[in-house]
Amino acid sequence: MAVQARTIRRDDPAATQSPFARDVVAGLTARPKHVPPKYFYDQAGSELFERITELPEYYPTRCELAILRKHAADMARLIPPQSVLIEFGSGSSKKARMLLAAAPAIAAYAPVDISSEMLAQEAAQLRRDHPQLTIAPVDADFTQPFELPAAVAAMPRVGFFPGSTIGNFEPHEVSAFLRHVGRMLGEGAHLIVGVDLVKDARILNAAYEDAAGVTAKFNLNLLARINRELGGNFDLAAFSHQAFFNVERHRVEMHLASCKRQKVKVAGRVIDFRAGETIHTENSYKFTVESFGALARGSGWTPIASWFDSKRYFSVQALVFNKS
Ligand code: SAH
Ligand code: AVI
Repeated sequence: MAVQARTIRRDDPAATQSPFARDVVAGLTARPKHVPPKYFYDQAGSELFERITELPEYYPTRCELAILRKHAADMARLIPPQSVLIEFGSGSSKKARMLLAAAPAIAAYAPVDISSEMLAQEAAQLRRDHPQLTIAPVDADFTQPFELPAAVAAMPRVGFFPGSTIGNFEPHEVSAFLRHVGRMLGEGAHLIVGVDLVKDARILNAAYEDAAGVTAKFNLNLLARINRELGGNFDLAAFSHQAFFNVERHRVEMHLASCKRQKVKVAGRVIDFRAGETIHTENSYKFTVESFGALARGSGWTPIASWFDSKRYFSVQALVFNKS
């Protein structure tokens, strides 16, 4: 069950001085208004994301699981003996479990996630399920430098970045991230990355605008989190979820649209909204194999293998790092 985050008074320093507070205030006082998508993932947000992965319209998780089911043994051949699998944005670790089962060369698993409660829960379960493995969770923002736990720091490293979470970065951020991961994993290391592919706009729109409204709840939870942690007073009923494929920019955009003219208090500030004005909360970029390959090559990585589901909706790609 969801553990409610501590509700913070508006005069509490955490409500005005944390990185979350600074990013939210900067984003809501900018034009257009925006908030980075990494803030979706408090405990409630992580639980809502898990519900999204089970929706009939949300094809990425099903497709990637099918690819892993079929090709995990091929991926396992890229993994050196006695290595640590480092997953960036591990969430439920469901996909890592499939690689762990197929790759006896993995001696340790280091899930890295910003969603602290979920990370701790999954690490505890993994220790019960895999007593022979070293489980070394890292509670960190993976866009920033972080230390690996000492128990795994000397092992050969393999990166795992499923879910197409890479699509939530802006193009210039992808390069910086891939270079940072390359430096961390080392020359010759492999990264196995899930990459969602461009497809018919109807399929993309449905995946982010599901009939049951779970994605809308996930999006609106950002406002609830701001209320809980930053002393905000957003009226969730006065904002609506919007999601659409932007064909020119190859991305699904998510926004929260203000249903009326209104003022909202956040972290000690008053934010004005015009009727219809939106907060841009997420981009989910979609790629072709070629466009992703070019991005990887431009960031020091060489694509060496790609695997697809039967409809070619999604891909898992293996890269090797060759430029530090
Ligand atoms: N890998 C899982 C989860 C994907 S959801 C899967 O494929 O199903 C994205 C995950 O990345 C979430 O668990 C979220 O908490 C985490 N995440 C997003 N931005 C992050 C960041 N900047 N640093 C660390 N974790 C992040
Ligand atoms: C985690 N990330 C890849 C998801 C995506 O599809 O961009 C987050 C998500 N947003 C809405 N639905 C799912």
